[in-house]
Amino acid sequence: MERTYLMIKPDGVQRGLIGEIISRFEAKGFTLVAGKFTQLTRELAETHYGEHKERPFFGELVDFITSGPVFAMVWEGENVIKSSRTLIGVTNPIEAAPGTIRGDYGVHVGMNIIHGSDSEESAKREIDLFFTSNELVTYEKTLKQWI
Ligand code: ABT
Ligand code: MG
Repeated sequence: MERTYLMIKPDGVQRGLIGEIISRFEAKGFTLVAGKFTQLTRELAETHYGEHKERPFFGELVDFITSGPVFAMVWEGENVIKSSRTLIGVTNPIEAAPGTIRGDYGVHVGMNIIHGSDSEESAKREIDLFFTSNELVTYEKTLKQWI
């Protein structure tokens, strides 16, 4: 079963959106397999966002993502990587469709509420970066047959 890494960013935590965001993924039919409330070190943030190292916004991005606690999660389900990106909305919240998390709650591209892995490779890399294998809980949901 496919897994993805989602992370409620410091703005989402400060705005009190943890519960609302978790509810959306639960209601969609995905399964939470790991969760951690933590604050990123600069080193971890620079590794996580390594692909943007040469971009002009990299410094601000690392400042922002390390500025307060985040809620890191692993979710499981059919096509959960792509579907999560759809539920989250496009990178710039001003362009994100209403009904998406960024479309409903965000304004600024540098503070866009939540991160979601963008490919199978990123998901694997990011899950390994934030969680040890024994923090991932595997279990059966009895409701699964209805989704
Ligand atoms: P993430 O889920 O955070 O990776 O965002 P997403 O994949 O939608 O978009 P990318 B391109 O990966 O952006 C990473 C972070 O960089 C911020 N950003 C991006 C800017 O601040 N300015 C820009 O011009 C661009 C393209 C948005 C993302 N995070 N935040 N916070
Ligand atoms: Mg990205």
